Amino acid sequence: MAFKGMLKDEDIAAALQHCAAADSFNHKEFFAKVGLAGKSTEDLKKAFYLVDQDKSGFIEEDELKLFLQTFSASARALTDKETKAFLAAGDADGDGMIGVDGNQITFTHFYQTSNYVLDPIQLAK
Ligand SMILES: [Ca+2]
Repeated sequence: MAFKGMLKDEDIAAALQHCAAADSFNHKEFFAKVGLAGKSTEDLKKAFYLVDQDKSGFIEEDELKLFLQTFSASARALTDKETKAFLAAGDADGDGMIGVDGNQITFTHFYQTSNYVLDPIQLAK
């Protein structure tokens, strides 16, 4: 599993179980349950690149749709409604993608807990 060593298998299973029904996904709940909330910047960076499957530096809508499958290959895809809500939550500048705005990654938003702030991430290249 992609998150092996970073997250606990049982936490991933519980988080996925919690949003198993269509339209029940809530990214804040999910991050808290899966144990990503409060992780180090390094770990969050790794998590970002796992979701950014084509390594474009952005998480586009199609990648976001498959977000749960980053955690488990057998997980469901997000519904269009969930994908759009999730995208809106992580897309601070409204460009339709989650990624870097200048030097600041809007991923800050994406994996945030109430006052967790991710340092600006410099993307390679
Ligand atoms: Ca991408």
